[in-house]
Amino acid sequence: MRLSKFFLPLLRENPSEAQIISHRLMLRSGMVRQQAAGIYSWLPLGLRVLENVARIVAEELDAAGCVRVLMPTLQPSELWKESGRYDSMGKEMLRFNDRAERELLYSPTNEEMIVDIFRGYVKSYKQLPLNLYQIQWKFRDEVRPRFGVMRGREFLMKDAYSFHLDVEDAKREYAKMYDAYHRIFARMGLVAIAVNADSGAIGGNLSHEFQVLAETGESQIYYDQKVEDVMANMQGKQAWEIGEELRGLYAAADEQHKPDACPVPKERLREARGIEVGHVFFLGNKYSKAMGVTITGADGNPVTPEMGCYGIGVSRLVGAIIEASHDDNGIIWPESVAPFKIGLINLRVGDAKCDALCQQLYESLQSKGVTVLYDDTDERAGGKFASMDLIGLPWQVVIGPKGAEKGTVELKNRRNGEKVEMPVENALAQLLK
Ligand code: 5CA
Repeated sequence: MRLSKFFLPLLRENPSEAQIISHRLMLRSGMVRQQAAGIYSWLPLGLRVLENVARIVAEELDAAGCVRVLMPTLQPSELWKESGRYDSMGKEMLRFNDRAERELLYSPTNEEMIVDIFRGYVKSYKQLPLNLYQIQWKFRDEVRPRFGVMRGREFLMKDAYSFHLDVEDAKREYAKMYDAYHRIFARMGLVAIAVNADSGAIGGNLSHEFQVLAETGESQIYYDQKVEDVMANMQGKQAWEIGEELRGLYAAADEQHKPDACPVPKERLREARGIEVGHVFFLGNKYSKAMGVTITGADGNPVTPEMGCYGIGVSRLVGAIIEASHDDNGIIWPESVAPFKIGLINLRVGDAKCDALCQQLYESLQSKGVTVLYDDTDERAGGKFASMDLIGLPWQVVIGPKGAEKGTVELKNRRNGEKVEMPVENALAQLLK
């Protein structure tokens, strides 16, 4: 993508409404625009990251045997009257009528609708287990939307719902999703701690929140100091292996932490703030029973299926990744979610040699499927460097008149700031690795 043809509305000033770094950086780098409290447009740079995050989530769920669907954002109220949540949800749920005065609502979550789909088709134990998921927008009329996409009113969620013949099988799936979650967050460069949590309005009697440690996080969590020891020894390990090591250590969300009953001695108990990026629930038969679902079991008798549900805050993750990965100059994207892998900077647009070398590199990289943002604008060098640092692409390739004369470029690693001058062929080889 040529920057001159792209739409990248950068802000030079720090927006005063943004209280936390990820919100500030998302506004400054032209990723999102607020349209109403907690409601955002995703601009081209932000959308590319959002889609990368969603793709990683989908790939890992597909690999874990889940099957993707897409439900509407609007639902009829009848389903929610069946489950009893039409009244219990309160003002968080946005309700409205269509022209025929039928009551509709904007999905805050989809347990009822997935159960409706399930009961329409699945009749036999032979079709279980089944785990259906979607990546779809939700609306919750939060009292205090804040921190940009971190606590939005409209937000993108991955929500998966599983159906099982018995409790044991539902718990097996719960453990499988738990592992998949560690893999998902690890691929985004995040280590999430799974903490025992309250299942709130979703229900059930077992749930874990996945928390990314961050001072600006909205959740208060408590954990065994051993969790820190595991995290201090992450070198050379896959982050999902770390997830395994964390399993079994004490970690609890605020509502679940009972100081008197806590198994961890006081001197080893730690308090911290976290960003909840995912939440898994064992639901039991709460929804299947309320909505009258039965299937035929192996012995021919009717069975009410057991369920689990598993959420990930896809749009929230974009903010969480920035909270975990930035410096004073801007964002530092992990390659897996970066909007482009490479920022190519032409320092002298109009200079025949610079233009030719940039063009050659741009085409070579693109033809190999590598994403490049090519700064072909006539802004001054200082501005180009600052913008590239701000938007945080993992690699910068800088081409100026002196280097172009010799066929060399400067390759900069955004994360550690290291700059190396090298022949263009070497840079190409390294970037294609
Ligand atoms: N039905 C279940 C999951 S299938 C459910 O709704 N779970 S949830 O309420 O915990 O939400 C799932 C995830 O969505 C949360 O872990 C969080 O990461 C994200 N999320 C929830 N509310 C918001 C919000 N207001 N803004 C951004 N992300 C949110």
